[in-house]
Amino acid sequence: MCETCGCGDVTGQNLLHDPDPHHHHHSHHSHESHDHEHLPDGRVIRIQKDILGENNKQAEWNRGFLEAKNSRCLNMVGSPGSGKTTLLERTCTDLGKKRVLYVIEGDQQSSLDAERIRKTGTQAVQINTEYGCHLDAAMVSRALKELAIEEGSMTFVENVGNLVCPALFDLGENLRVIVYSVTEGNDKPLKYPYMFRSAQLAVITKTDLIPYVDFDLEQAREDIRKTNPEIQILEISVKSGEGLKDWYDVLVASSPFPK
Ligand SMILES: Nc1nc2c(ncn2[C@@H]2O[C@H](COP(=O)(O)OP(=O)(O)O)[C@@H](O)[C@H]2O)c(=O)[nH]1
Ligand SMILES: [Mg+2]
Repeated sequence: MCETCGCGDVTGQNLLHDPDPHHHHHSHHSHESHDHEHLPDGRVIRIQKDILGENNKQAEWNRGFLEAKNSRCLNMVGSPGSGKTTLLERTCTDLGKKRVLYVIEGDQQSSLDAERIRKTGTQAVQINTEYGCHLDAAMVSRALKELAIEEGSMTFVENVGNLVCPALFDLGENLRVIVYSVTEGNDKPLKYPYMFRSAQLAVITKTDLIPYVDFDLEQAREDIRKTNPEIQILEISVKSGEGLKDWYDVLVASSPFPK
């Protein structure tokens, strides 16, 4: 149970009892918990509470704000050290000359990741969540305003490294990307299914290290698809460059940029 966001309750009540196992696409946009109230005559009233209602409203506002600017936003989630910043540094270096990109960095403390991004020449804003374990839509809204984003741009949000809480918070993004490295072991998709279920794209990173670690790529694909049958999966090594073209193809396909 995470005390800052209270998301333990939400997870237990809501996603655990998701009646539709295929319910994944943008499933993070609505989080309702169901409760029962028993009347004296035996009838049961079902009470729906939108626990994350405030966040969802702000996320919708963000989506509208981005839409009005014909701008796209990606929410990069994953464990600490899975390679999110490394992939973003490379992306900014490779695409940043031709396209307007922005990065919003979320960490408990420090500006280390924003500084890494700025070295590529890309504008970056750092959010420090202190005791918080995830970014929420209000934080992203403030960062978007600070960036004064241009028409037709693309903003990458690097969420706080965490496979639990960020799954529940819609930021108003157009695409959620789970970054999962081969050094994390094969068990993560089955242990943290909500994160994999809430994303539309899984990027398996550090594939250059496969010969050195016990990681079964075929099993990983199978387990990711088990949690989310419709998710798209890419395999990337920023070190060797493997799979980067596929990643850029996805970005261009989902972007407002000219093809
Ligand atoms: N071998 C290898 N190491 C990588 C790759 N991508 C990231 N790393 C390393 O993994 C570590 C964590 O990366 P980082 O991007 O900071 O992870 P983050 O916490 O998800 O942002 C760093 O030491 C990176 O150099 C990769 O494709 N191959
Ligand atoms: Mg990082």
